[in-house]
Amino acid sequence: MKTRAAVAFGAGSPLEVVEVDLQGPRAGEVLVEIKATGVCHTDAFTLSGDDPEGAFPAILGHEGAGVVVDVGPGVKSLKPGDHVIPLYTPECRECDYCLHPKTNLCQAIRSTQGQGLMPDGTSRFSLDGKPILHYMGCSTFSNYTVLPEIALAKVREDAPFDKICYIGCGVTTGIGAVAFTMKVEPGSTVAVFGLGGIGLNVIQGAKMVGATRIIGIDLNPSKVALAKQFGMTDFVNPSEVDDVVGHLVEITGGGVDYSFECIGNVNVMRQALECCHKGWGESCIIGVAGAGQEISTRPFQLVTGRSWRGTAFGGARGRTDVPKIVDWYMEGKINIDALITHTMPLQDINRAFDLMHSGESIRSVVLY
Ligand code: NAD
Ligand code: AHE
Ligand code: ZN
Repeated sequence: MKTRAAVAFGAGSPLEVVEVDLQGPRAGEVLVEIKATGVCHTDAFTLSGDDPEGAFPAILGHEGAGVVVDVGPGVKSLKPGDHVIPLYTPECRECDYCLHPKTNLCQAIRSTQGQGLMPDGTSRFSLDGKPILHYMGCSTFSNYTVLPEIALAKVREDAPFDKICYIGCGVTTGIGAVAFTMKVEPGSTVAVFGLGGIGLNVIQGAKMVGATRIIGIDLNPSKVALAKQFGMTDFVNPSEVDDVVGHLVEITGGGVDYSFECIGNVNVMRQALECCHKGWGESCIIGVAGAGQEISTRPFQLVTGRSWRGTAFGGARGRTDVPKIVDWYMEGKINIDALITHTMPLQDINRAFDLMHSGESIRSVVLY
């Protein structure tokens, strides 16, 4: 079939909306009509050329929601008409990782996914007979896409696509980092570095689990009002203090219980670790840093009881946890609407990247 898609033909170039060819689902695969997709900073990261796994031409996008159109042989858990959210972290429920209680990082299809291919090592997308790569196993910047069955969460049918698409990455990553990965306790003091589409969900998660002091740190003061609405109790602008770490340690009387880096800046990752309380503070890296970047700190920081951790997709097991997070949204337990600051048709998708880079948007959602 033909489908409209925003294609990344090369690093650093704007996406081009063209009609591409899409083959139908093979064994264990599912054809999905994407109804809406968010644009995450990770899409911009890969488009920039900084992603060691970035390969072109590719159809980016990993934060979608849509409807099953067709299923390949052997697909048992989904049927045409089902509402689904694509999962860049699949859940096969069989691999060593899925069977281990400490991780959500299903590895069943990780190697082909990282190469932009379906599990059988081929692509379903092409243009003029030449293959176009998939991205993070999702390619939600295409109106129709094919995914493995294990990379789709079936969700309730009354949930609006234009909001729950954000659960496909940002919402789950932010809230999950707090609730699933770090298991933040009620009464905790939390520092959140970067108040964008991920950081505001970390704030929302921290409030949800009962953190009492939530300190937001961002260079852009325009993020403050929304962050406060979501539960931020204190704001620090790094450009207004001499020493961010010293300042945070001082205002918290020794450091924070938990910190989250939601930017992808290795220098800030160090600050996030070092503002943690001696003896017990734990820091979680969420931000994705470019090829060649490395983190550093004095080992003494860890010797003296701070822990450095990280999370992918908030530690969520997608097929199990994503439908529950959709329920939380539908029950009013979490707020997604206020974070979706812009919507646009696929034709205007490059505007979503401009709005992100200028700091004007929290989340842009493309509506098909
Ligand atoms: P975003 O662009 O919406 O937000 C980034 C925020 O950081 C902005 O508010 C910006 O003003 C702020 N910022 C930039 N530099 C700063 C600095 N030096 N100090 C303080 N604040 C600074 O991005 P996002 O969509 O929220 O994504 C954030 C990061 O999380 C990205 O690196 C993205 O790739 C990553 N991410 C990781 C996962 C995961 O599973 N680990 C999932 C989604 C996104
Ligand atoms: N390809 C990059 C790493 C990118 C990365 O860390 N991706 C996160 C999700 S970001 C979503 O917005 C992730 O899930 N990581 C675990 C994994 O297996 O990719 C690189 O550095 O090579
Ligand atoms: Zn993302």
